[in-house]
Amino acid sequence: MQTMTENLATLIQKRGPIRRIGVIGMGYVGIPAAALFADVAGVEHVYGFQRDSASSGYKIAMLNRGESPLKGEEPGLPELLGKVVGAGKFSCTSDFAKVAECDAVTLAIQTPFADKKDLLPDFTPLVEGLRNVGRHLTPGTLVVLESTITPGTTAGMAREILEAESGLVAGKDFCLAHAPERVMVGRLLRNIREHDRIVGGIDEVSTRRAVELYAPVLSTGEVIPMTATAAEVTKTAENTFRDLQIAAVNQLALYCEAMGINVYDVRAGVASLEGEGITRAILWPGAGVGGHCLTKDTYHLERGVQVLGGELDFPAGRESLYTLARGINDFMPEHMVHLTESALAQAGKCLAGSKIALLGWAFINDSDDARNTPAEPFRDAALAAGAEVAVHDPWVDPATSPDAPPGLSRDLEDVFAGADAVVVFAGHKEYRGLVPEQVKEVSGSPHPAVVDGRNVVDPDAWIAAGFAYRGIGRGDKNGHTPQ
Ligand code: SAJ
Repeated sequence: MQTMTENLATLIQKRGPIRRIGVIGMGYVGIPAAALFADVAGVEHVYGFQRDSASSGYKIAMLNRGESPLKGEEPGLPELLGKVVGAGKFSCTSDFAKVAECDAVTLAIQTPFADKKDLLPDFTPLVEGLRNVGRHLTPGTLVVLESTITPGTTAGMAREILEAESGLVAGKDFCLAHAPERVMVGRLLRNIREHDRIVGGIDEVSTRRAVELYAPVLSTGEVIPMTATAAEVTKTAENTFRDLQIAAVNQLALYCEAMGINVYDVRAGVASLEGEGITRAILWPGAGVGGHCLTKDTYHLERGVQVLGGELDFPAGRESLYTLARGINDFMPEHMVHLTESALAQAGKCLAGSKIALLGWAFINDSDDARNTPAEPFRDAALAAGAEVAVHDPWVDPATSPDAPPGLSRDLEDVFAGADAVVVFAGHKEYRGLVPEQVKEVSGSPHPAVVDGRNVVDPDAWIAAGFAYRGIGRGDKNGHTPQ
């Protein structure tokens, strides 16, 4: 009597090497992945599956012309797409029946939060993708989830849906694994080729088959095999740890402000401690943490331990260190409000009736990505307090960015005109060369304020030009006497 995995191993052996691959979800993860799979010598064909929906159906024709529908520069991608489409090794389709022809199918479907308040992921698009795959799944196929998901999803919800739709059994009739993506917009191909790839199957056979799928597309990256759940925890934990590191230095910045010292001196001092086995990965304090990774992956991890965890031994009544870190990072925009109120008060003003020039809507320096930007809660609080807020960002395009605020301006003079306070939220390079005397003149304010959330202005120069200065972590300057 064959065991389940022996049966699966036999099926895989009969199938032979992976030649036909399907990638579900033609987004910034699926498109480069599909192009790289298609460029592997032994692969005959890759199907890019894309729903022919009103919002994204246009991608099908574009991709079949070898054109990338992704906005922004992606070095090497247009050429690679042209090559694999020209060679007939890649095509895009909305016909999910072609899943039946595939030896391996990956799902690269986003899992946003339905509502930022309850922090529950919206798995709807992923569930639809899983149903589409399940309906056409054949024995001996490998299914891999690449989306960032709550630990336990691959061996839980995903497995259940695939089995229900196909009538097949995971681990017996088909392989199932998780291989989280680690790509950054602007360097998609490089990241896939060069980053190590975590690959985790629900069983040994699935893990091995998933390693067979990913190993050929890696250049300097190595495949790191583990279980599916360990792979899900790795992905969420790597972002949780980054968020934790940022919170640690944000809290240090708040302490330095209270103690009247410069956090950047302390940071340089701490970072100087290095040598064998000594690490002090001290990051940079700032006006908050945005983006689509760090703002949600902590909650995926927390939910994973709730859903999957057995008996958790943890200090009674203590909040998780990780959600505490989230809370500190989410406090930073509020701290920026307090710094702005303090700087305005130095000139006898308050938020009500003042004009704020908010510099930088993107969540990260020199980028047009404004997802979950920390500038938004700041703007909302300032508006609620009765301030007028003019937002400037030279990178976020109001015409194409879904996260652009109303009235987003690219005209600095216009935003500075009449401003009582200049508040920096993104460290765009355009803000590092501002001349305080010019800004003051354009503002027309005798005692303007400047609040620096990303350490881009020189406190002494702006104070000398007559600004009330406040900066994250700049306890040495925040209490300066007005000029
Ligand atoms: N931030 C700080 N201080 C820091 C670093 C970042 O306040 O020292 C803020 C940024 O301003 C931004 C937010 O945190 O608002 C996130 O910045 P990020 O550099 O982490 O950029 P992300 O969110 O795009 O993170 C991505 C993630 N990559 C993937 O998910 C594949 C993350 O895992 C990477 O570690 C990160 O890029 C990276 O290292 O570039």
